[in-house]
This record gives sequence, C-alpha cells and structure tokens, in this order.
Amino acid sequence: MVRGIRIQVWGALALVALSSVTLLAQGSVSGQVVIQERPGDVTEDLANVVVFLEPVAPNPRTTVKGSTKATMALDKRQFSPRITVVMAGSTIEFPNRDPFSHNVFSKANGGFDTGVYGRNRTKDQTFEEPGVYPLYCNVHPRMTAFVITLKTPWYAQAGADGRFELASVPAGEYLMTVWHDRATAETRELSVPAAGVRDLRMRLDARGYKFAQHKNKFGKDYTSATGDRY
Ligand SMILES: [Cu+2]
Repeated sequence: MVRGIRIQVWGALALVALSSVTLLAQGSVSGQVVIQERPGDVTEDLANVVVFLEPVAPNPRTTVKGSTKATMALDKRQFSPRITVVMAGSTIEFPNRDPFSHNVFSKANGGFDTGVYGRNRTKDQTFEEPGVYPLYCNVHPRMTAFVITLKTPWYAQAGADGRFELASVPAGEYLMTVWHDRATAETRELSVPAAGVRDLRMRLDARGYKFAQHKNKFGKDYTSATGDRY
C-alpha cells in the first residue's frame, strides 16, 4: 500500500517535471509596433495592428489545426469589433443589433454575401481560405471591417499603445508578419528561442495611405437610394 502511494508520488513528480520542460520550450513573443504617419498626423488606430507567426518549416510541434467561433456584431452602423483574426476554417457570426437592416459581403478569396437582414437576426459565414477579407455592408457605405484568417494559431492584436504579446510559442524559426489596414504589411524572419523574445520593435509605414470609397456589391458606386435611409 505504502509502495503504491510512493509510485503515485513519483509519477506525479515526473509529470510536473515533464510539463516544466514543455513549458520551458514555449516562450512568449512580445513587442511594440509604431506606425509612421505623414507629418502632423497622429496614429489613433494602433489596435488595428495584427501580428502573426508562421513556422518556416512546419513540424508536428508547430502544426496546429483548429477552428474557432467569433462574433462581429452589426451595431450602431459599425462592425464591432472592426478587425477579427481567426484560424482558417472558423465561423464568424454577424448578429444585427440595430433596429434597421444590414448586409455583410466581401469580394475577397471567392467572396460571400449574406443578403440583407433585419433586427435581431443573425447570419454566419465560414472562412475556409486563409487571407484578408475586407467586409462591407451593401446598405451603409461607411461600414468597413476586416477578417484575417490564418493557418497558424500564433497571432495577436495590438493594444491601443501598439504593444502585442503572443503566448506559448514553441521554440523555432518563424516568419513574422505585422499587418495594419492603412499600411503595407511587413514580414521578417524571427528565431524564437525557448525563453521567447521580448521588446521587438516593428515599424509600419502608412504615409502612402489614401482613403478610397469602396464599391457596392454590384461593383457600382453607392447611391443615396441604397445609402443611409435604412
Ligand atoms: Cu449596414
């Protein structure tokens, strides 16, 4: 009986040791992104920054399959949140919380169109292909949002101060991409040791950004008839 307990204790200790080793091999990757603006412009949308790591050579330890569910509400004539990052294969719900009708469509990666739907109704869409999907509403020209679908689980959105942290990244070689809707994405190689990487400094250039009104789902300009009268 005593011997049995001892074996259990040793077994538990071995488990603790094993999980410590596993934990040691996964560090966090953190840093801060700044956006270079035209003179006099102040960055107010740093929380739109998305950072993700893709393993250079996928192996069983860095190949993770997963899909998640996320919600982007249609609320006060806006998508909320405005940017959502998920793994490819994930489904996003678009509940309409306004007392009038909305629509969600995208032309990217094959595109989709939920049709127009009213208050308290919801539609969902599964995003199979990895990529960036600009989302629009065919009723309200100012409603814009982005869904980013990835093949990697190592991604994060920055805070309002541009700081980001990706937790539990297995040690290895990665391509690190920093994305923002007003800038050209930057990609660099990143070697992640078991202890992780801290204080990365990344800079994006938004000086070339120019707002352009997108077309409606028919590829035409929005007119007042399909504009804000709903
Ligand atoms: Cu709308």
